[in-house]
Amino acid sequence: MTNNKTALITGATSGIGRATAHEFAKHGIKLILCGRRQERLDTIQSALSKQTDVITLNFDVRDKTEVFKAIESLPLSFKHIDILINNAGNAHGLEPIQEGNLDDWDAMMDINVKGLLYVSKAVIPQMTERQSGHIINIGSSAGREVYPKGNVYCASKHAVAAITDGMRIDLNPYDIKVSSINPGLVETEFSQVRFKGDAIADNVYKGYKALQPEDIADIIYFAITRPKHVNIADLLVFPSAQANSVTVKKNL
Ligand code: NDP
Ligand code: 8X3
Repeated sequence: MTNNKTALITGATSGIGRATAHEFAKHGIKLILCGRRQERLDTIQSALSKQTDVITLNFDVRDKTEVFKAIESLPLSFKHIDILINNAGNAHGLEPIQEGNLDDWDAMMDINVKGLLYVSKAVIPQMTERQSGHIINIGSSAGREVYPKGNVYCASKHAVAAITDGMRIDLNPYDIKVSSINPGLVETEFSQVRFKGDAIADNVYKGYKALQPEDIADIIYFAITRPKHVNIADLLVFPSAQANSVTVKKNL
């Protein structure tokens, strides 16, 4: 039963996070939707409020003060978080290491790694206290293998993989499930962000059918609805046309 549960989703304004919010709303899961673009949060909240209770939190996951303040500000009816979806993140740039941009490196490590840690730190104590909860970290196939020019993004997702394993071990005594879902190519705003709006982003999903954010949302919903004794610990999902990070069958 999920309809008496509350989920906090980071990066809910776009892509995988937004699709997950829609999927969860269909099943009556109460939603705490997080992101920085308030207009989008408002739009999603008004669409999903017909199906479930929704609240929005606007914070940058890089700012630990903002993270804790936002999560502490939740009203009583949203304070009990059963499911945490650590999804906020992006790649910034695709350059060989010798040409990498320091601001891009900071962004990826600060958002994908430290941001995930800050949000987790703000939510985990209530889960350990209740001895229940489910944390799903959105990793990536980039957390399994390194590809040319992927250097720091791949490092950030390898860190997510290690943190997820560490969480699963440390939270094991508390009956908290910890899962990692690792997608390959998903058609979202990811490439717009990686290539900073450059037209090259349009080519990333051309010539094959990429995963859609709804495909990942479906898998996340599957993961949170397994029986109490079953945990999807670590899942890798590619579009059928993709074999690894650099092998994609395209018809161009
Ligand atoms: P999108 O760009 O569509 O969504 C990224 C989300 O992250 C947005 O909602 C954005 O919200 C949020 N976000 C980014 N930076 C911050 C920040 N500093 N503070 C708070 N929120 C932030 O990309 P995806 O949906 O594809 O990405 C979601 C996750 O999936 C990421 O962790 C990504 O690494 C991972 N992933 C993506 C794949 C893909 O091919 N698309 C494949 C494998 C993994 P806002 O800007 O409003 O703050
Ligand atoms: C996103 C998929 O291949 O661009 O994590 O790294 S990829």
